[in-house]
Amino acid sequence: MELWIATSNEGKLREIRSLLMEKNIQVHAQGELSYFSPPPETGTSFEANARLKAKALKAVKPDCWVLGEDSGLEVEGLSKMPGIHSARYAGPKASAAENNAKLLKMLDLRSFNQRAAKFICVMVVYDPAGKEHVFSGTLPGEIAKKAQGTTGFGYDPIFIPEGETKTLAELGAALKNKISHRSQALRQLLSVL
Ligand code: ITT
Repeated sequence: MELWIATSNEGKLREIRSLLMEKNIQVHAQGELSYFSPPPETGTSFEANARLKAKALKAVKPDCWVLGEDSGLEVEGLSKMPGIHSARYAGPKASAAENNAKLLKMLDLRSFNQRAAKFICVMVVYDPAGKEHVFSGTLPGEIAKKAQGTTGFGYDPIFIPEGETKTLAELGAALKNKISHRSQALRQLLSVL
């Protein structure tokens, strides 16, 4: 079967592909459609933004399975920021390194040391009949004192999953795919496919 993914984030796509490949699912991404432009993320929740992305792609691929995903990092000591603003925390065109540096700096500016954090992923999926399915996953952990490691993407170099002593970017893709917020949501999707 074919599944269209409404994302322009290569890191997300790589993880989704690697988790679905072995299930014989052909993964396509919005980037294959030169005429497609993604909607602005105007929602006030992960689910609302995932729905906006999925609906926009479903409108041009009405007969296919379509998946929209919104994710981010909530940090306890920063009142759950950056949350739905994770991709653009340090500015509209911010790189992952800039977002990580800003987050570490914001935590350093606090006198207390609340580094607990969690990754959240919400997926909204439309089946070929147009029925909506919602899946989600959460990965608890804490923010490292400095960026470490080279694998993954986004905030992986500064996030230490609960029970581990290294960042996701040091632990590598195989472990991340076992425990991540995204892999939890994908496993729920696989159970209905
Ligand atoms: P699309 O909207 O095109 O899917 P995006 O990068 O803008 O791409 P989001 O709005 O969902 O996606 O923002 C998610 C951000 O949260 C992402 O850019 C990363 O900075 C961060 N993030 C989400 N999941 C992550 C993960 O598994 N590891 C590291 N950072 C992650």
